[in-house]
Amino acid sequence: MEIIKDTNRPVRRAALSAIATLALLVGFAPNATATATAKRTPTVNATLIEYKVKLKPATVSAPAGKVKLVAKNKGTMTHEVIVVRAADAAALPVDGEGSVIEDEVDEEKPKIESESHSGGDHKDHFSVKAGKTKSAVFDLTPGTYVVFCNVNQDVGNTKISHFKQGQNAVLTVK
Ligand SMILES: [Cu+2]
Repeated sequence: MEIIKDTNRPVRRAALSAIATLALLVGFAPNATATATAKRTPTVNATLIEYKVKLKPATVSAPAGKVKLVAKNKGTMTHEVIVVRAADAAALPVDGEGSVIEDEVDEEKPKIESESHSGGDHKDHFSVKAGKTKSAVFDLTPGTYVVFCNVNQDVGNTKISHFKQGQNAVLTVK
């Protein structure tokens, strides 16, 4: 689409926002054509709670290699969305507290193409405050990914690793 090539960033953001709104409307229209569906970036909804990530759908077809992750934090604290290419959660390296050692999986992190939020501070992950929703389009070639939160939280004298508590899910891209 030509409009995406516009180099004027503020204008481009506004245009993308309009497109997102349009896509939302199209998504709700019962008569959306097959063509419109095929051209849309496939979306995966990720619901974040303590301490889970629920993906809907958990398997997605992405012929263009792009997947939009819409993360809704329905929990009571900030959670993260990190994506790493791996067979499953057990395949990821963890430290003594049970958190993923991100340095060791940096090269398995797909890049973020674009984000819903301004001031996107990360190239490959983002965090979502309680009650908020954020989205990002990831570069996801076919394969299996683990979507997780790697917050390691101080609770009294101990730490709670959200990942270790089970805040992770497998996403399959075809
Ligand atoms: Cu978390």
